[in-house]
Amino acid sequence: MQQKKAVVIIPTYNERENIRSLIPVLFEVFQDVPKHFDMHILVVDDSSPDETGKEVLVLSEKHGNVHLLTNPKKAGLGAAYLRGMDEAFGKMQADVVFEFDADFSHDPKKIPEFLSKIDEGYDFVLGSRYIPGGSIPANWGFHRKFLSVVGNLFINVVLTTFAIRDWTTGYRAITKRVYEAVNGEMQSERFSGYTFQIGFLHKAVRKGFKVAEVPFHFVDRTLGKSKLGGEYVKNTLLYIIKVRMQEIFAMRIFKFAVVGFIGFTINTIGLFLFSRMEWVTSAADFIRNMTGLGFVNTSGLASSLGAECAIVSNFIWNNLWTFKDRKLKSPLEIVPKFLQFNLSSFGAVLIQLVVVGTGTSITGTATLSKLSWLILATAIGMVVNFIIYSKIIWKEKKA
Ligand SMILES: Nc1nc2c(ncn2[C@@H]2O[C@H](COP(=O)(O)OP(=O)(O)O)[C@@H](O)[C@H]2O)c(=O)[nH]1
Ligand SMILES: [Mg+2]
Repeated sequence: MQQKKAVVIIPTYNERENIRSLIPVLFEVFQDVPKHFDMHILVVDDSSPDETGKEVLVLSEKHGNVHLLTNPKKAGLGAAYLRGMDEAFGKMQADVVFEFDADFSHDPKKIPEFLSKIDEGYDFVLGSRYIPGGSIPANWGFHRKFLSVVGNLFINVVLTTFAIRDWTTGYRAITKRVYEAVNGEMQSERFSGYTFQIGFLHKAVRKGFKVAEVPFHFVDRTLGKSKLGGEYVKNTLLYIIKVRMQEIFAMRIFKFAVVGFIGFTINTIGLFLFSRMEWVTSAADFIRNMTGLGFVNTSGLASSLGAECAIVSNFIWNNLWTFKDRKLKSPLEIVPKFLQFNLSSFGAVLIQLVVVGTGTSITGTATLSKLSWLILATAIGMVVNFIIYSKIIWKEKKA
């Protein structure tokens, strides 16, 4: 196996007693780690008033693989991790880092299991409380259990990522590849507590990195105080919703739907206005007399004019927004494509005629059944149009 360097990053704020007993325990675990891993500990202390830093400094002078980074003041968990990762993947040239709490909540004996997942090729390993073999403390109050369980469920539902069971866990192993892909975006956002963990993992998942989960029993701290509390619940909720909205707004199908809705509105207003215009009536009369087509009348012509306005609007906005990455630019492209676009819109009208016509001939023409068929026909028409737009009119350009 290729030699790899692993750095266990431990952010601390007032963890003097914990860190004193934790570091020797980690040394013991390091004995059980495969020899091709060079194991290090990096404590990121925010100048803890209880002098956690001094404790670590003493140990670092004795052991070459214990390191201390000191922040001048308390800046939160996310900032501590970003600083720690910068040091670990930068100066220390690590291949993989751990996120690890100082308070013994994270079972250190699981470290070898994380590393074997890394050896298997996973990019991101989570210590999970919500897969078989993992748990949250039985003595947690209902409130805390509820928040953790429902919180994770909520994240999965909103982000539609059911493969991950424990989003908020702070016990993780992260490879350099993930860090390099995600770090830039992390720097430009402000994170607090759990949103850092969720945000980091979410960006990695969306970039397609392979995530594995290792079960562990989360143990409540016995020494010192927890720094993360209820205030983070609201932030987390808002963060997830914000992120998901941004994702949806960026989707082509969403833009297509918005453009379609604008078109529908234009169509309706157009019909209303055109049917009140004198010249439309004269034009309808003129066309009827010239062509002998008896069905041409004011409302028919007004509705066609309204539809054409909507088609023009749809074409423009889809070109400038929905398919802006495949934008049609020269008139030589635009003219034939606009004609195809008209044909495709006309196709949707035909689909409507056929579906509503056949449908109501089966179920009768009561308002409710008519409306149901209309909704179905519109849905089919939209799907067909979306396919035609993406595969024909705004076909992906081969590079
Ligand atoms: N450097 C640094 N570490 C922090 C900060 N807040 C929390 N920590 C550390 O992060 C780890 C997890 O925090 P903890 O309070 O146990 O969170 P909880 O387990 O969610 O209650 C512990 O090792 C803390 O000492 C901070 O602002 N700066
Ligand atoms: Mg804790």
